[in-house]
Amino acid sequence: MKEQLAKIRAEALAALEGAKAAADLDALRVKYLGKKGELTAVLKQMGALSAEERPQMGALVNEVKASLESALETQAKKLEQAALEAKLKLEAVDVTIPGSTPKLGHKHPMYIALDEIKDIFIGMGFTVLDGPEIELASYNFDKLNAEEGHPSRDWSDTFYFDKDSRVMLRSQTSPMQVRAMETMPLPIRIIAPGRVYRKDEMDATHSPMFHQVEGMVIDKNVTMADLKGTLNLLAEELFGKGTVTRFRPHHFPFTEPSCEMDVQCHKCGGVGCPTCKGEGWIEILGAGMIHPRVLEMAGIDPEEWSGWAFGMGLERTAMRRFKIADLRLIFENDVRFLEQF
Ligand code: 2U9
Repeated sequence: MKEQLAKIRAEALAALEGAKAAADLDALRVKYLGKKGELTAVLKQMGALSAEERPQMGALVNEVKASLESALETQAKKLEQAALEAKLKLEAVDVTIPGSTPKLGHKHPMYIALDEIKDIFIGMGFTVLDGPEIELASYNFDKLNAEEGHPSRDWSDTFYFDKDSRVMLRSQTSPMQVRAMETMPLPIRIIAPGRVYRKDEMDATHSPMFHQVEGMVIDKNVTMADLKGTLNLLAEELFGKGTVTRFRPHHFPFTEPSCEMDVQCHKCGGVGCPTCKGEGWIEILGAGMIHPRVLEMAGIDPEEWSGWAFGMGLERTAMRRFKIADLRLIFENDVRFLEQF
């Protein structure tokens, strides 16, 4: 029996040392120490021993059992350590490897122009507003003094959602300003940039979707002088110090009197050249004193308050600002074009 135990110990220790995984250890535990294991089989033979031999053999069996258990534990720790080291090696990060530089995009030229315009107006105390692109025709037209029958309400000019022509894609950002007049406390100084939609075919100067920036001031004793002073400052900040402007009379349903502002052509100084199509002047925006009926419809007393408003096409402004010849370049997002700004 002694030899049998020595053989079991030697075999088991060798097998344990050679175990490569936790599952191997479990199998060896069952094989040597389990209920049907080899040590238990030896214990079962103890009945055949004499009374003197039995305690000796019992102590030996216990000793072999303890040494196998300790070897099992040692090997389990070894395997655990080896697994940890392998994992750490696999997940090691070499922080000295130089990083790859990500290719950064940059602002679209139209948004460069918009940010410049926003900065100019924020600097004068204006608030920038955002609003819905799906609008009620009443806000897009009626409350702006363009009632039923106005040419801009025609089906061929406007994207309607319903046959009653009640809900539409806004054709101007003015409805946001009406909403501001109805809800904001007076005085008001706001600009309203955003997308607008008109049933136009795409060509070098037209697009069914484009961007506008509109703005308005409503206060006491606001006059055309405030309009001209503010818009002259906008022209100088946007197109450079000393930019010469002129204001021509015009007509809009929502302003009275109305005007358009031109800047003198920077290329020819007003003589006439291809850049200004021989005119000497380039049209920048429309503006005017807010029509008293528009103020009244928004619940503002035109006897007490007055205001001025303007509207400009953002694509056209960016095209002038960066000398871009074709509107389609603004929308196509060709990186060879965009990377120039
Ligand atoms: C309210 C009252 C008045 C906004 C204005 C213009 C003149 C104008 C055009 C420029 C080129 C539109 O992008 S464009 O096609 N706009 O000329 N817009 S005054 O006047 C308002 C707005 C809101 C309540």
